[in-house]
Amino acid sequence: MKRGLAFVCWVIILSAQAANAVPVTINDTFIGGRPNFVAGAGAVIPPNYLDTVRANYGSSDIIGHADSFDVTSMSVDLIGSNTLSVVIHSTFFDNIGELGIGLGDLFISTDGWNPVADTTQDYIGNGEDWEIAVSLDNYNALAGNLNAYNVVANNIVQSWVDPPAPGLARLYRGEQEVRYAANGEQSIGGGNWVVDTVANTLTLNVVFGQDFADIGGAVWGFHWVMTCGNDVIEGATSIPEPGTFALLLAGLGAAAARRRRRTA
Ligand SMILES: [Ca+2]
Ligand SMILES: [Ca+2]
Ligand SMILES: [Ca+2]
Repeated sequence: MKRGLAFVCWVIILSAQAANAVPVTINDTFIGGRPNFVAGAGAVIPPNYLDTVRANYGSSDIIGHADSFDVTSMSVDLIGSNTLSVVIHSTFFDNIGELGIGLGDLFISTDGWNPVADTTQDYIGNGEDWEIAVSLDNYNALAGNLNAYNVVANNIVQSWVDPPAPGLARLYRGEQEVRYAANGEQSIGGGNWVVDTVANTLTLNVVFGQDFADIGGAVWGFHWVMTCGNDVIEGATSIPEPGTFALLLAGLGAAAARRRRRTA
């Protein structure tokens, strides 16, 4: 009787591990192209200033102060067959709204991740296309609800920054995918999000209406950045094969049958 109970517990523990893969941490090695600037009223901009900006910042991971914009990593956790939890780590999360810069949405590629090999050249016009947008309901709050949508390219909002005070110029990273403005599309998943201003994290929890395996392929890419585009993170993780859990259970069933035969 005791041995039978122990076996049941063993099955339950193994099953739980199979259904919940270990979270994958994506460190920020992605840079992104198109440093740019916006001039305030009356600013005197030298000729070829955009060339100068790109020469100076084209290789910079962060445009602006690291303690305001640095995105360090993203943790992707696939739970069961259709639940996704993404945790983004950035110094931005304790200064949301400053200078008019707000949170961005999460973009997902369900057919792999193929950025430009030299990511200093990657912008919306090249690299990976994003199939799903996970869109927040409020970009200047600390928590709320979210919806996932199949991306319609025209509804992607590109990075921007508000003009600075008269006579000044402000730098940012242009032409990055930052938000998704759904225009009547049906949601394909929902959930919630929360910012922790002490841990400096944004956590997005999404339950999709379909299983991962029915939505896309074996590798999914992820992209996130605040609205000014100052530090973009991209990366990828493998989607567990749907057969893994079923096969494990079949194997355990066979083991149990052998045990019953031995103990009979
Ligand atoms: Ca894609
Ligand atoms: Ca791109
Ligand atoms: Ca980056």
